[in-house]
Amino acid sequence: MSTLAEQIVQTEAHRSIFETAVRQLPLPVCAAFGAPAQPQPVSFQNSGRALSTKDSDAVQKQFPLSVAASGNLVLTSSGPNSGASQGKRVAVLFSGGPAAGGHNVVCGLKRILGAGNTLFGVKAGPKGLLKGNLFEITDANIDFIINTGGFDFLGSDRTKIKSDEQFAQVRETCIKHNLDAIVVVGGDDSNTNAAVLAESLFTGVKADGSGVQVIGVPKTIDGDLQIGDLLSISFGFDTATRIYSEMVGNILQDTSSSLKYWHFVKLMGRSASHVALEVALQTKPAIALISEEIAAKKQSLASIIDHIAQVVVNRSHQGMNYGVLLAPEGLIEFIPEMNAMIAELNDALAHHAAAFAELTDNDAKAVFIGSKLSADNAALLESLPHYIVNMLLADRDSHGNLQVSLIPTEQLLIDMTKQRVKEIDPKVPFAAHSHFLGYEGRCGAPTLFDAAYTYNLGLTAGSLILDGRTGYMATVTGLTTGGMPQAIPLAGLLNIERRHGKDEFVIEKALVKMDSPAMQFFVSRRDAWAASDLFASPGPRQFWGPTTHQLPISVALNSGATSLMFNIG
Ligand code: FBP
Repeated sequence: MSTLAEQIVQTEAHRSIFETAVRQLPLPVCAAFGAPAQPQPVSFQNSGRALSTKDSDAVQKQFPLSVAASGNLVLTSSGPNSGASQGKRVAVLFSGGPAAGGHNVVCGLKRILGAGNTLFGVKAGPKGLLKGNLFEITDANIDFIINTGGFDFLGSDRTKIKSDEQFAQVRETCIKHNLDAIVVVGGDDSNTNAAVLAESLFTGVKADGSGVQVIGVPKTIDGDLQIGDLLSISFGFDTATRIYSEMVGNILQDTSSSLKYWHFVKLMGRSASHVALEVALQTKPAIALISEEIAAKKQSLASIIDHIAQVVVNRSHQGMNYGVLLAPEGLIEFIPEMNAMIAELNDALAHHAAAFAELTDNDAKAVFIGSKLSADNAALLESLPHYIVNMLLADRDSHGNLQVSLIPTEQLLIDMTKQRVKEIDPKVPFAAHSHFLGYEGRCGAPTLFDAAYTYNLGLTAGSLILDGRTGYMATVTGLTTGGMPQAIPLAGLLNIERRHGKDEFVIEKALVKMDSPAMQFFVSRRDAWAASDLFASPGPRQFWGPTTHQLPISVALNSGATSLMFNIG
């Protein structure tokens, strides 16, 4: 019998009592893969359903090989693949921000590729692919990472593979490791990267003239990679929103106990407000801002603040000098006047990059770039507090995105609300705390939904490779009716968008739709949540017991489900 000190030391390095137990959690698999203990690869056939976007003609010109091979048709599993290829060498990488369940994608891949094929992990994302930083994944690795959170087994980064030199480096890696396929686990930008890679590696990579297959897997906590019933949610969203909902539930419980604070909580989700909407549906706070609604109604910053201040005052008059406000991370880009200013700012930063880079002082940077903007936009930039301006001028990520997680919108809202409340009723007290919930939710152990979903996505991606497919995103549809492995042609998702001051092919982000059942439900209840305390505390996510099979509420509503439970297997 070991001492208590020895027992505690044994829990180091991912061996907590919880981590040890959760590795044993059984995962359901779609019936198409056969018995959960020994899933078998499936083959695929065209479903007859074609995808297209407004830019399909331009896509066809830029991605001729992918489009000719797939016809932009969705694939559906057509039964066991008895002739599945053997001897394939497959590399898997994580790209972009972490999301719970990534490790299970790797586990599903390894499982379906079996002993007859080799799976390599790419270290540190696309950059690792460029450098050829690969290692072979073993069964022991899989036993250790299964059902654990994070991307730490491989690491990730946000490198965009776009230059000729980078494509040449990828080819070199493929040749050096004699790869047959690459699996890119990522969000909208990373799956765009996968589409470009699939076309570039379609043929002529190896000595015999053959190419390298590329398959995408839909990941992002933001939930903005959705394709109707073909992809009702990306993985990681459920875990992140459940973690945030637990925290917001706890804060709500605190506000109604201490009776003196407002809490303004910014929630991660770079553009879309899916995370904020889901957390609102789970917790029912006094105010939840939805960026897409603000854009649709063309609400100005002043009118948003006026609305918030009015709720603060009304609640105060009812004896409630407290409450919780949820704000999406990307809010600032959806406020019409801010959006117009940021668009001009992005172009100006791209066109004057060299001169801008020479400036070191933040005030000088603001003055310089302000002089390149129209008078209205320059005035707006100047009116903002320095903590917002500095972040608006900070570096974009390699996909050209503003780093909204660094912008303290929650503080801006507090400062402006304080001012407005004073104007409406100086007797109303307003003490507020700001929070940003983001990184806390990305790497927790995956919920059973995310764990099962990602394992099945891995099984699907591996099956696509063994079926000789390239240029597809793996998906699992029918999440409340047993689950079905399917594949979405990546080229069929591409649109042209302006990034970095240039037109680029991208997968369009799926934003919250005003007429979606989830949004409609929220709209029907929010006034009641503002007027009195109807909040709910969803509690911590559970891995064993009655709440384990819950689906995100917004996903259940939007997919027309009749209960909040998922059903895979
Ligand atoms: P992905 O779209 O790559 O999954 O990343 C999403 C996200 O978590 C956003 O919600 C957030 O704005 C961003 O990553 C933060 O990025 P970083 O990890 O580089 O700080």
